[in-house]
Amino acid sequence: MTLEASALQGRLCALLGADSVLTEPGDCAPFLVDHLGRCRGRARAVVQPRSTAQVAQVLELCDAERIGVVPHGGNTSYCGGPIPDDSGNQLVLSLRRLNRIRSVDPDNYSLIAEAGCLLAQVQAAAEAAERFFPLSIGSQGSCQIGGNLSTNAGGVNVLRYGMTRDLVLGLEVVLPGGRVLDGLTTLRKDNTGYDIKSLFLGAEGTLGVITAASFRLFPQIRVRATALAAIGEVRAAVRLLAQLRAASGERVSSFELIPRVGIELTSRHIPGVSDPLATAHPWYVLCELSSSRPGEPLDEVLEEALAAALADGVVLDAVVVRSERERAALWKLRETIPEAQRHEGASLKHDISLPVASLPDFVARAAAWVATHVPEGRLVAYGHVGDGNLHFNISQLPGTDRERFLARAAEIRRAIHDLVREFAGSFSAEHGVGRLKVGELERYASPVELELMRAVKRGFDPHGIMNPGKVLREP
Ligand code: 2HG
Ligand code: ZN
Repeated sequence: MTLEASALQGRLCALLGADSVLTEPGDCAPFLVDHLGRCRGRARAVVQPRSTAQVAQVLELCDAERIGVVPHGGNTSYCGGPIPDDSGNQLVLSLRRLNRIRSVDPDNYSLIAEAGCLLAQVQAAAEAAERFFPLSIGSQGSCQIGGNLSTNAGGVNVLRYGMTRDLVLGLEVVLPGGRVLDGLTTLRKDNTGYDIKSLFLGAEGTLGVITAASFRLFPQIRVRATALAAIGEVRAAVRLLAQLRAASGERVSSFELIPRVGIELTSRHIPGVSDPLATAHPWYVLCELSSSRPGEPLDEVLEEALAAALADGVVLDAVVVRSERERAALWKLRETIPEAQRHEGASLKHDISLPVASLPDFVARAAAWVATHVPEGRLVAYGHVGDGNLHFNISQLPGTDRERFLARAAEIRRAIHDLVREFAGSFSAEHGVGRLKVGELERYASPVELELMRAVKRGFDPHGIMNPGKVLREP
């Protein structure tokens, strides 16, 4: 028997203080719908603890009373992870007040941040200590590092520095029941049994609540060279990446694919964005080389590599930026594609990854399928091609019916994800599973993987209070 609403509210207020417990519909509303408006829910309350100890008290109470807890960060996720179900029985736990940088250690190249820190805040703290924190994603001004950890976020620097997981040295996590796993180590080497922390990275709050993390830092970036190169087909992107990696001595830090329609949509909808090249081409790559060594002639390296690629027909045209302003404009073009897509109406998103060398054949097959089977939509496929990660999105064409288009989501998703499986890829590269892709995980994970995941869930959260129904269906 769970607590009556007023009794629960009283207990939470006693633990946290009344100003940390939101129950008014207007106050709770922003926590009950995702930023794309695709997932909605209801909750008993939204709590905003100020410390790890308070998070522990909330989880102790909720575990005893069997109340589902939904951890909530910056609400920029794509799969509904931070949104409660519509039972009205769950409690949303916002991490926004745990927002301190606890320490920065430049000599050890490490930093400890609380879960509610904005990603941009973590980047700035590293920068202030003349160090570099490489996680970089479009929503960095509003997403929280706890959410980045919980979804194992990717972004535009994965090619050089890896996913969020690869940046983590240790975690502090509150477990259901209220015990605290105090693992904020800054060790680089620590082979002491199972790597428990890695289970929380990508678990989307289903095993416990990450309250802080220790991260590895890198030397500050001193030189960058950035270019937009036009190409005729995706195969050329794969070849250019291989050539640039070799020519630059592994200085490539970003390598993003942009389709022609990406330039058209951003030029149309985003103020200040325009096509930097004189003529239209089918595809483009935004590539960036970077180095921490001052004075390294990266512009020259990039220009020479692009000239060679132009000579042998891999690249059709290219522009290397000459100023920080031009660089920002190129990145704006890339990073506002999702926003430009929203202006066009609904879009069906597929966050897929494949072995890099398989991308050209996959895109050819999948694009042909979309052209034949989805006449009311158009393909807007872009993303982190250097990591084999494409946002294989389909935008509704102007003048088509939004609801009818969205009603086809499941059937289209099935066809695309089945093809992804045929190419040995993943249906979720960097956005997680949340509640929208639970069925996909059941379909594409092997029975052994699912059995192990369920065993982990039961072991960490025997009463099933942590973000119920996300990643794994409720038992
Ligand atoms: C990006 O790379 C983000 O821009 C968002 O991961 C992708 O909206 C999307 O599909
Ligand atoms: Zn992305």
